[in-house]
Amino acid sequence: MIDFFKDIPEIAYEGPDSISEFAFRHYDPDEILDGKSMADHLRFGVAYWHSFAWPGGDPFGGQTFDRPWFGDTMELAKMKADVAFEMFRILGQPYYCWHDADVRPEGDTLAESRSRMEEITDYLGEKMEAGGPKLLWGTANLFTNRRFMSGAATNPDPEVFAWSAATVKYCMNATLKLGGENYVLWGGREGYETLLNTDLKREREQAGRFLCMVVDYAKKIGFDGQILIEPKPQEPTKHQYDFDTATVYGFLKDFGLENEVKMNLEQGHAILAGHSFEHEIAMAASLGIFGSIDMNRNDYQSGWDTDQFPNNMPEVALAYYEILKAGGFTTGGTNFDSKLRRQSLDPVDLILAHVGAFDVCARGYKAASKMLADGALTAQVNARYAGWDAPDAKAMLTSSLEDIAARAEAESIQPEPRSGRQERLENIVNRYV
Ligand code: XLS
Ligand code: NI
Ligand code: NI
Repeated sequence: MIDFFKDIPEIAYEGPDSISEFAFRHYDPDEILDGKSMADHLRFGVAYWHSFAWPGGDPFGGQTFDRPWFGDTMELAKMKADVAFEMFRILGQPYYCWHDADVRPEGDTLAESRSRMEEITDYLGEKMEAGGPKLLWGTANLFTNRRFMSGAATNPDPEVFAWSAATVKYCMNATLKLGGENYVLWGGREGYETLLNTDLKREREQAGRFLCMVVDYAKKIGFDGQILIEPKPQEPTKHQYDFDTATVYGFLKDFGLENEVKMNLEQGHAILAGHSFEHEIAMAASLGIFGSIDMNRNDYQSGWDTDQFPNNMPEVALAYYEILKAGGFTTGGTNFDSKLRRQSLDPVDLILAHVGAFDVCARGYKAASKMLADGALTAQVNARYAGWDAPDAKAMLTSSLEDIAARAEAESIQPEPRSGRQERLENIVNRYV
């Protein structure tokens, strides 16, 4: 076996004063918070694609990373798995995630692609049993190969729809076999470039039918994990159908799936949709469809999905605050859908990027948890809505415009504006972060 991460020690918690690069300062997986370990609260997962399959390209240049497992044989796929699990051992995180295309090369035919997936699934399974992390989720890559250029389930060509169905079927089988706790669908090419060649109504119907079949199939095979949709407004398509949480909720309602499917929310996608990450989480929680997160950090200038490792603690804290308000993770977790910058060539860069990200998240989580436990913001929010506790106020919501108008005039009501106290509340948050 190649020794890709040679001389890099297993990362252990050393506390905030440690000056070692190879130590956690804030993430102590065994630390108990409210009766549960930090590992169980945060449920960290590493994304196979960015760390082991991405070559470091950008629109102006190709591969920058020199990885001995790049290539398209099963032997190299196994070397890649060996290296991946070596990194997982060094980091000690409890979960990981994959696309089929990350873990094995495609075959010449659909059947060969499927049987290669089965072969690598067994290989990954052995590594997981030998002490490797568990599978947070599996997913199908229905966007890289040119056959998907006009969409997967939404493709104008029914044979691509069929190909996609067959691919999701075997990816879901693999997820089930590996005990995956969720199955994700991100519709990277489920959208359009121009309406001039697109029948939007038809494509949306296709996507709806496809998702219904995915949900049915999960039940048939006894997959009791959570099915998750990952929204994103654009990139690679100019306009993606799963734009954001609110849009996806309308779509789920339309196809009767609002109790079957939840959301996998990504920081960068929220920013691209013109939202904050905490907005997307709060929206999903309020609709009862919050599932899991893809943690990263988006550049605020660029307008594309930069997938940087998170390092903005106050931002992360507010995201976890919304997650904690919603009751914390159940099947979901914190998947680092984050990648190195293309100049970060060294194996050690990959390890330390994750170390820093784990620490930022642990710090943010602890701040959020304390803020919630102290009720520092809750009391103020409750006070703001206290007027609605009055019986007359409550009754309005089941009343009519005429009755409300009659009462409002009879009592000659005179609403008095009150401060929203935003700066004061921001000061409270700053006490915790
Ligand atoms: C791309 C997405 C992708 C999904 C899984 O922008 O974040 O990586 O998480 O297909
Ligand atoms: Ni993602
Ligand atoms: Ni993304």
